[in-house]
Amino acid sequence: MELVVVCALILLVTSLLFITVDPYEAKKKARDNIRLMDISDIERVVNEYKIDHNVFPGERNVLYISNDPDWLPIPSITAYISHLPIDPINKNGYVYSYIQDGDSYEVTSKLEYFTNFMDSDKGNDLNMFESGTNLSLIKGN
Ligand SMILES: [Ca+2]
Repeated sequence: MELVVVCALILLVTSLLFITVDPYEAKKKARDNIRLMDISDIERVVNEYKIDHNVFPGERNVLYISNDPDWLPIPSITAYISHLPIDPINKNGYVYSYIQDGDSYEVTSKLEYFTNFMDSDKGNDLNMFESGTNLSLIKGN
């Protein structure tokens, strides 16, 4: 009889754990936390490069994407950051983008968990998290 009670309790606890910590949602949240930190790092690097060279990195009005070989066109990037930030998925629309027009820049990322951030960022694309000094440089959907 006691064994049945113990088994029932174990079942109850494990099912409660599964409900409260959905591993699928937890992974989405973890990836978004990485993305938000990466976007912040990219902005820091872009601004530090501007201070050092008087221009933003990359060609004007060229869209750089994190799954392209020339992503974040900064020579000696390790002077600014230990690793090149790329999206945790880095395909199927989950990529980082960067563009500059000489006066301003924009960095974007597609989020999976904090999706409300994408439409409250005051940018021109409801399906991207936009950051930078001009959130209209990358055309919205
Ligand atoms: Ca947006």
